[in-house]
Amino acid sequence: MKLVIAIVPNDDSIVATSALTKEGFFVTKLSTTGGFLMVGNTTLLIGTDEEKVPAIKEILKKHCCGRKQINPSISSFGRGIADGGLAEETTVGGATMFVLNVESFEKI
Ligand code: 2BA
Repeated sequence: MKLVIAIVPNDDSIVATSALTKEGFFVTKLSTTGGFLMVGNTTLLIGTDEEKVPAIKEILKKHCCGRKQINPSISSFGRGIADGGLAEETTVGGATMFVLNVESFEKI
């Protein structure tokens, strides 16, 4: 048994979760915040058999696409980001996936 921890962009989380549940996976969604951008993202917890982990990877690959995000710098506050020099561009997403061994799993 494995526990997949997947951090996905909020914008992709509903579609990704729906696709996972449709394929029979059990998913828990947590509202989380990235330490770098300090904006919300979604962490999915998925307990599954080891041989099904590649299927999860494929679903996340399909539904969590990378995109550019503009982050206003402090100097742009109150002035907007129309002047490109006042904003930084960061590539965000798709999914960041950890796979952990599960010592024990039971529903009581
Ligand atoms: P954030 O920490 O807000 O990071 C958002 C994006 O900013 C990252 O996208 C990456 O492109 C960039 N970034 C993050 N830390 C950086 C740094 N120290 N220097 C330069 N650029 C940096 P992703 O790599 O796709 O990560 C998306 C989110 O996944 C992260 O949000 C974080 O919540 C989580 N994450 C990614 N790698 C992780 C790790 N090794 N451990 C724990 N959480 C992780």
